[in-house]
Amino acid sequence: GGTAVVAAVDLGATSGRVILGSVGENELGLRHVARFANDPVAVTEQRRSALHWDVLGLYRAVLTGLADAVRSEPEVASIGVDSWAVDYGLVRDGALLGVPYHYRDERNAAAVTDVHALIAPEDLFARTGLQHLPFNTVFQLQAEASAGRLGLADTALLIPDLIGYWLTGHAATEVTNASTTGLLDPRTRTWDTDLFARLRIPTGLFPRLIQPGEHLGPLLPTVAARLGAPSHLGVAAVGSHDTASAVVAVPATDESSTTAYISSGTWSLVGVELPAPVLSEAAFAANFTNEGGVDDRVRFLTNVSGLWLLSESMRSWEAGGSTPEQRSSGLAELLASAADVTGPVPVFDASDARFLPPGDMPARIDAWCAEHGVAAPRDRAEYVRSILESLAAAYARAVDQAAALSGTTIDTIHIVGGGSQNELLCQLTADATGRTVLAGPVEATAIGNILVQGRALGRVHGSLESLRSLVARTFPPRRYSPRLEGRPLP
Ligand code: LFR
Repeated sequence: GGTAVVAAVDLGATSGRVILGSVGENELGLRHVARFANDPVAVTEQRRSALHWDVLGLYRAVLTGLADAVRSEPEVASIGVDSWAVDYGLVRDGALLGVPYHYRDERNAAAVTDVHALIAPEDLFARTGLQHLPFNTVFQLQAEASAGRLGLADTALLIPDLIGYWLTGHAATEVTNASTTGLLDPRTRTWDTDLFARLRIPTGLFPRLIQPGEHLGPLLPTVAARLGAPSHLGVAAVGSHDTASAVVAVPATDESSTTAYISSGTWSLVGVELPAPVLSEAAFAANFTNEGGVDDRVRFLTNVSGLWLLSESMRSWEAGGSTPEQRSSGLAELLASAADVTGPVPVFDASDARFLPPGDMPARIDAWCAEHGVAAPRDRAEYVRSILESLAAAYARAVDQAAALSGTTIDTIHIVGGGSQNELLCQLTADATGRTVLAGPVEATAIGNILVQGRALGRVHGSLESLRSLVARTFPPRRYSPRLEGRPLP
């Protein structure tokens, strides 16, 4: 019984945060402690520009944020860490061997060809249930092998596990994030060791699997001292894949209807939760994925691009600012101007591979329009409107596919994460899908992280459904109904 305070460390691809959560049977409170930018760094490697994560900078920001959290809440009972998926650090004898690559680095094209020469794409899907994304860990490890680096490592740690290792000295692989590597069997949720062998990846590369809710270990004494924390404070495994934590906090309560979710941040993850993976040929053809959820649920979804299209455009316009606060005020202005656009704007394929790497986003939108014989947007407001209309169109397609592939009917769509605050995007999604959109909470990922810690501490109980009803009571979602007159004529 009672309430506990826990700290959620949530690292997104563009910003990170440390949030304190108080959690009890009828209590769910959030307090933002720290927010920091996560800016990748480009460096030259053999005449090409390589993209890396500044993991030490991130770790420093995590330590500073946690120290602030402990100062303002000395009773903090545990810490949970989540981040974007697929990326990792290679480690030998406990030492990081190099700077982790960003999944948007372009080194993977050759690796995809190499892996597919050893195992066909449809066989990879049949074994792992994972959609093809060129940056899935399995391809990145192939790139490391080709560069002669894989053999130097004794361990690979996914990003949240790397942070957890630095905090506690304990190495583990949290299972929801492990499901994004392309090396896990989605039926048994254990490593596909035969696949490791076929790809010549050492079977012991990833440390033991750990489940959300398990205790990773107490803070190292040096870390506890740095944070001013009691030595018994420790790290709990959560759904360390940010999307897994976000899906925990989808406030779906109506069990008579099936709901889809869109976890909307840098990416938009569009899908449904299922009890078992869908490994059909149709799911493969539609590039749907079966990622591991908390409590052995399956996140059956597809990656649609996301607010990345917008943040990267803003970077070209230099309207992005350097702090998270400057970025969000620049965004608010652009969204207001986009809401006022009345004329037609191009609806482009948001999932086109050309939009994946960093660089001039408006120029790439122009190129797409030129190739498809449609007029490009004329000003910033039109670009933003075009991006949001294109995302909404992609969501509509993905929701229809999710319903067809899983044999369900979907009448409600929950949008959680940063995009749930974007009223124009929410309304356009309702319009494009012809379905009710329920928006929020914005901090779904941190909430899912906090709830799993709270349950591990025995402060909340029960299934994901009961956790979700607590979210719905605390953060009632905003409703958007489809505007029929707003829909394009057939
Ligand atoms: C969202 C996310 C997606 C994953 C992408 C890359 O933040 O984790 O689920 O496909 O980032 O890791």
